[in-house]
Amino acid sequence: MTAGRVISSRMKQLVRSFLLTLALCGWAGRLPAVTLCVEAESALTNEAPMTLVRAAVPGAGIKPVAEASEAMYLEVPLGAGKPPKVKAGSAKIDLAIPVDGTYTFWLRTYWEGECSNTIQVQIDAQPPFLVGGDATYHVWHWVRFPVSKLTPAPKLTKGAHTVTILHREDGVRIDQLLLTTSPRYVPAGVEKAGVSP
Ligand SMILES: [Ca+2]
Repeated sequence: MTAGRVISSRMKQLVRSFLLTLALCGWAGRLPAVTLCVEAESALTNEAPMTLVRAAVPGAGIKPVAEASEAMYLEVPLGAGKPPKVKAGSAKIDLAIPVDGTYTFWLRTYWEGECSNTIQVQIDAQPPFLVGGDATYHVWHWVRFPVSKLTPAPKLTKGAHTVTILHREDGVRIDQLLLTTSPRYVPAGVEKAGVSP
């Protein structure tokens, strides 16, 4: 084989390797992940027993918990009852989704116990999904949806969407919501509200 043909063959190998790498990574995966974080208390409406708690001005019978972002959060007070006996209780939060994408959904929560550790979330008119069910109590922590890779994450288009937090159990608190196009992103502590990057 001549030197020219060897170089040509080597070039073809390099091109094939480059194209294979692109295919494996995928163009979508090369796009930077987008993350949107909003305060739960930015809810435009909340229906009792879903209560907006301000640490500085607590409501009757509510003792605020510390270390919430902006010292405000949504709470269904322990003892308020739960469905089906108490069906009401929701909060609506408007979101401006920055880009079309598949979003992993996170809530910064504070549960009172094993019968106070779930809440339902509805995006626009889509079927509600359950968030929580974990065994971390009496501390702010993040819980995600979906938990399993077998469950599809919500697909959202760029633009305005409404998230409805639905009462499912009493003794629950929601501090922040975070949506991210990165399934690997794990929020920690209080997240900065807004869109990043
Ligand atoms: Ca908050």
